[in-house]
Amino acid sequence: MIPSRPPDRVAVLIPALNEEASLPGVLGQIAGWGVDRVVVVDNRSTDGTARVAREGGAEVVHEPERGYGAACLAGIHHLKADPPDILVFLDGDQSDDPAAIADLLEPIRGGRADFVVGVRTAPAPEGRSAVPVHARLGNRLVRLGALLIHGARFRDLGPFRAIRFPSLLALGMDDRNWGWTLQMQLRAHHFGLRTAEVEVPHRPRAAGRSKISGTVRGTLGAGGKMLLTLVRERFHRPSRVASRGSP
Ligand SMILES: Nc1nc2c(ncn2[C@@H]2O[C@H](COP(=O)(O)OP(=O)(O)O)[C@@H](O)[C@H]2O)c(=O)[nH]1
Ligand SMILES: [Mg+2]
Repeated sequence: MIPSRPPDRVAVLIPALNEEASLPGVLGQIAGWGVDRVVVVDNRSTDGTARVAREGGAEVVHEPERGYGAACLAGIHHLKADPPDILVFLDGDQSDDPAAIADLLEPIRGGRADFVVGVRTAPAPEGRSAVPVHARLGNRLVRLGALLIHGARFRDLGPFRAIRFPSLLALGMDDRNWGWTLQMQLRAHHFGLRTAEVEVPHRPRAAGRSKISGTVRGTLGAGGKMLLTLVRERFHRPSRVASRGSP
């Protein structure tokens, strides 16, 4: 008899800044989708984010340096002690539907991809995008830049995504804030990771305040950082990754 391979162990990483109101809903919805562990990285929240994360059954990691990438790196470092096979990134504001985790995992489990990016689509029946117009325009500009500068064609740069954990470590990610999602896609492209894109429903945040697209500062900061990342990654050499070490 051929011994069956043990199922892939799946972890979810949620970077969270002041998501006390939304996080319990996210954690409640993750149960039942084949996830083995959830890590919430609390980025110096001033509300009860860490407490509700613990109450919701998540492992809580504290990262004092603000920034989406810094939080992701802290979560990855935590996971390296007992590495999962696949890591899913998910936002803490209920914009992403955890039910779609199954769709993100399917191409990886089926052996067709190492990295799957969720392409945000408006859920029926409303059919209206939860991403503001300026953010959609910025997203389009950055994707055009990725095509022109890197020859990489992306349908979206959304945060909801899944990747084989060893593949993620091989990318040597080091962005500490808003270049994170783009850096991962550009490095995956140049590294030659098998990448798939699947549509995932995207809805307005359930509660709490937007820190990025809902504020002028967040929008300009994220847009500027993404444009910088387009240029910077042009000069990144994957061979340097190994010597510098992964997160
Ligand atoms: N850890 C960390 N998470 C952040 C930071 N800023 C935003 N987030 C989280 O990143 C996700 C996306 O931010 P959000 O405010 O929803 O941006 P929006 O979707 O553009 O409105 C949420 O889960 C936030 O809690 C930050 O500085 N650090
Ligand atoms: Mg959001």
